[in-house]
Amino acid sequence: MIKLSIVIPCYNEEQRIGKSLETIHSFVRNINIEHEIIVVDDGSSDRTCEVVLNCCGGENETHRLLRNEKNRGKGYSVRRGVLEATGDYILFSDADLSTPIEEALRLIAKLEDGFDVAIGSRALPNSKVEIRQNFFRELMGKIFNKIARLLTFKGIKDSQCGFKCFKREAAKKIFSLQKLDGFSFDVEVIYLAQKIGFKVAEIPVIWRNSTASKVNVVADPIKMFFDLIKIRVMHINDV
Ligand SMILES: Nc1nc2c(ncn2[C@@H]2O[C@H](COP(=O)(O)OP(=O)(O)O)[C@@H](O)[C@H]2O)c(=O)[nH]1
Ligand SMILES: [Mg+2]
Repeated sequence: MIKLSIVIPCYNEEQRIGKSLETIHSFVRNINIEHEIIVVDDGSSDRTCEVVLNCCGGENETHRLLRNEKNRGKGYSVRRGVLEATGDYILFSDADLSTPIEEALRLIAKLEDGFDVAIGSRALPNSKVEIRQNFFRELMGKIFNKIARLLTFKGIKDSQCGFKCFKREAAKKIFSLQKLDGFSFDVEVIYLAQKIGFKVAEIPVIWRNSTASKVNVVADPIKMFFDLIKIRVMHINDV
């Protein structure tokens, strides 16, 4: 039987993570799949850990909490969770489930078709963006994608949707080379996947934006631009 690992990075998510975990647990129960849910707390200063430990029957082998001793970033946290995961398929998702967890089935179907990496996307003709990000975030995303495509990966229209699924072997190989700790880790992951020669598919998904956001619209884009250059330099001798 196939096992699915679901990795959720969390930074100060006390408001959103409880409900999301209930939803994820009922999803895996309904489809009756062997699973583990790994929440990576990124040094939250709120009650995130308490909420995770108190919901869904508490901690056990299918509901685990990893805690970073201080705030390290989304990339660091996803990498830590993925490297710990034991599933045949390893999915990571944002804590707010802006892409509903049921969309995992679409990604898994693609992996079963022979792809190694399945990337959820808001930018394809069949993507269903039901609640959009604000105008500025959407524009920023589009510009960032154009520059990322010039400098790093090829062809992918939306690298930043927080919903991606990997075959175990691809996940372990990619994340053992992946280094960026911040929000540009998605770009690095796609770049490495293509460079190694894994089959990467971009798949349209549903997106219902959750307004609360941890992204700093001034500092993060600047950092992310320089990260694109770093990605090229860092991996010159890899693969
Ligand atoms: N580990 C970690 N995760 C973060 C950090 N900031 C945001 N996240 C997580 O990244 C995901 C996306 O964050 P969110 O605020 O929804 O971003 P947005 O939807 O792109 O505006 C959520 O699961 C957050 O908890 C951080 O500093 N560290
Ligand atoms: Mg969000």
